[in-house]
Amino acid sequence: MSKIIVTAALPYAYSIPHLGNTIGSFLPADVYYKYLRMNGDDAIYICGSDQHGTPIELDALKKGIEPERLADDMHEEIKRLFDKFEFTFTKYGKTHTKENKETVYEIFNALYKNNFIKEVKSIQPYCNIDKRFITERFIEGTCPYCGGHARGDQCNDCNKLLTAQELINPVCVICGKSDISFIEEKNLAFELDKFELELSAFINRESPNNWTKNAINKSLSFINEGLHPRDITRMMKWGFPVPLKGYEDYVFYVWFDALISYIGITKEWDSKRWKDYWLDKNVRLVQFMGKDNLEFHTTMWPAILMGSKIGFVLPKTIRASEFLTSKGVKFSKSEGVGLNIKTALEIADADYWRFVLMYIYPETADSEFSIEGFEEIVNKIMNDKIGNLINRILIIATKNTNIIREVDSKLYREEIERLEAEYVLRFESIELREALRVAIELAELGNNIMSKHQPWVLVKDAANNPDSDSAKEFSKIIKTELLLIYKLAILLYPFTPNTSMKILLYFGIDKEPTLDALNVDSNSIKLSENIKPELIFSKLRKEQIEALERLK
Ligand code: B3M
Ligand code: ZN
Repeated sequence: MSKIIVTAALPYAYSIPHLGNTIGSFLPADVYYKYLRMNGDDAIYICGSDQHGTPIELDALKKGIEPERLADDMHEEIKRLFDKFEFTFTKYGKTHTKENKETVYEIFNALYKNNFIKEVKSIQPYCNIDKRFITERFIEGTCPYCGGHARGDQCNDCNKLLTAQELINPVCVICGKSDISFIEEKNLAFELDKFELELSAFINRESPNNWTKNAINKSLSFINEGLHPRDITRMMKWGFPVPLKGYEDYVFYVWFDALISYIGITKEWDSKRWKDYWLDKNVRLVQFMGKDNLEFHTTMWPAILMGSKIGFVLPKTIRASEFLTSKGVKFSKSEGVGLNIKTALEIADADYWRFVLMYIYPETADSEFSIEGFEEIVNKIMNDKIGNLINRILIIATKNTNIIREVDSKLYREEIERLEAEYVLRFESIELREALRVAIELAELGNNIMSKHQPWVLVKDAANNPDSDSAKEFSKIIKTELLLIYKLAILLYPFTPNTSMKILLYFGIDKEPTLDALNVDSNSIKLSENIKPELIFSKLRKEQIEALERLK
């Protein structure tokens, strides 16, 4: 049994997360966490709403409400949707809490005392209309390199990193005017550059622990390119005030307290037990995120933890997904339309999305979501390969209970156990998409057994001659298949928890399964009496496809 903290990069409490965010962090983290629970590990799963930042402050300003209200309302909405998505966090918290504030202050004070914080001055864009500094994301203009449309930090067309000052014809996104001056602003910066050696030792030491390739490559290249001090304050109102003289008008930069909130949210969960995880050197911290969140997680975050010298655990494993792209369907348009998790759940139940998304999980390379692909996976794999198999077996078994007898069936035992072992190996190396493929292989085996032995033929003979070889053979096949679908339900549990519980209920099991429960033989599992097998998965209906088409 290991002690493990699983985290998923926090969604901004600014809009409802779309499918790309979901597959990048919360879903794979949830799948992995459910596996750890089945494995009996002492694991906690921590995530929450990232509530600070300029977009929320500005949106609140526009709507005339307090940013905290806005962020809390969105937090509640995300929480409700995550619940429907069957995410089982140990704690889904938020960043704007007293526990997180206390943690941010503790770490900031430690970094300050340890001389890792310095004042920096830089020239920043200031909107004379709005009377405020505007961050990189709120200034747009023409790219000096390619002439394309660029934001203050990056060109959308050539992807070159820019500074706001380089933009041609800069415009303030808030007011739409170009009355912008560049004036000096002071900020506090964390001296990330002082951690180059320690960080590269850290990456070399920890990256063999199942880091994704992109995480290893990118974190090494960040260090090779050279690290620089990074601002951790912003002159604005929404956020945690900076507790330092001369910084009364400042709050901490959203990423600073968002990273620290992994600890803060654990405190919010349990004011005592959080220490058993974050301050225990034997705990494995496993972090899931999209690849665009790598830089903060592999440089700033471990350096902040190191620099505090408080003894917090450092990341052990970094899992960064590639991107899920979609040419046809829009994932997120502004104003909350597009295929976000809310719309997704209106179209199909969580298990369909969980399965399909994990099936196309961009674990090693970008992958593409399309309506046709979705339909194919639901219809051909979920419905045909898995749902129909389970349904056929349950029906034939419940119809013929009087024929099925105690036989010791070891048929296909080796094949089944080989797949179970492979499933465990895949999860141990956190290859989640591959683990799902193994579960599907088990269903394929079940289908092959059906077509090879044709129990529907055997049963005719068996019904007439209860002592015949066919009767014995029939019992063996059905018992093997019942065992197989029971095991299939367990292997599918991290991916399709609701459906798995439905299947297990046919066997009289209503508790979350464990991997130990795989160690049974065909005589020790029994179907409950009087069950009425229902369809496990169904094909997509016309309305569902039309609803997806409307998102194009
Ligand atoms: N909210 C960024 C994002 O969703 C940010 C992640 C914070 S993790 C500490 O892309
Ligand atoms: Zn402006």
